[in-house]
Amino acid sequence: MSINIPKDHPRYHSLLNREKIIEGMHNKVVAPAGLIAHGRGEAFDYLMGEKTLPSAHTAIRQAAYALLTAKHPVISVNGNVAALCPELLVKLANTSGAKLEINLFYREPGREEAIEAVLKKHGAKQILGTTERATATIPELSSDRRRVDPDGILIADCVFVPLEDGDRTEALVRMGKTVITVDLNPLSRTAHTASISIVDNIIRALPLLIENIEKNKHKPDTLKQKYDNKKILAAAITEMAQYLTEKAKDQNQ
Ligand code: PTJ
Repeated sequence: MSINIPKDHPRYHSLLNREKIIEGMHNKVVAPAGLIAHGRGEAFDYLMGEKTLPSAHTAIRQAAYALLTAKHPVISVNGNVAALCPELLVKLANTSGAKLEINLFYREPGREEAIEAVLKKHGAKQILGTTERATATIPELSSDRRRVDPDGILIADCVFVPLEDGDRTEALVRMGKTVITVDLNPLSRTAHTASISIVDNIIRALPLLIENIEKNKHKPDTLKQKYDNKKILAAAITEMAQYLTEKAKDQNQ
């Protein structure tokens, strides 16, 4: 860590995550654009009071059900998530049986190796999607994200793609896969295209997802519910608006 953040600082956790992203950029884990993406996420997190919304709990439950009932679930790992929560990604893979695949928007030299090292350091055994493995392509996609592992995303029936871009989400849905995303921005194209959109911070959503999976591993049907992603997104926006209305009332008192 390049700076020492005092534990009693009121924004300790937020500053710590920022530092993880900055350090990740120096270590090639995070793309420079990842800093901008993180800042956008922070802004949306403020607008929901930095707390998991009720609608996100419903989406997390649905994501747990989808991962537990999938035949070939895959967790797609990019630079930001590898920098923020590598231990949680490995835990999610171990508990759900999903494979970890590195898949980058900005495939710059050295980044995959840096992310692979981070995941291995946190106990990952098998990592898909490295340069020599990513020999398959997602049809009709021009970004570097089109390059995928033939044993991973290509054959997956359920793909977990946190902090994703809209084009690939769309392409994966077109391929008939269940796509789960985590995105603090409920207005993003990704959130609107995915099958299940968890509008929450990845840092808060992953422990809840892991808990849901661990509790229901042997009885996934207990997670079954009526689910409509459009309604969940509408609820997330409404819940944010309600939070802001309360904040405005506080200012007027
Ligand atoms: O590592 P790479 O090369 O694959 O690149 C990764 C980034 C994130 C740079 C790339 O995918 C990108 O540019 O993403 P976008 O289009 O900026 O989308 C990222 C989304 O994630 C935005 O809508 C942010 O609001 C959201 N976001 C940022 N931080 C978090 C987040 N959502 C949940 N938790 C966060 N901590």
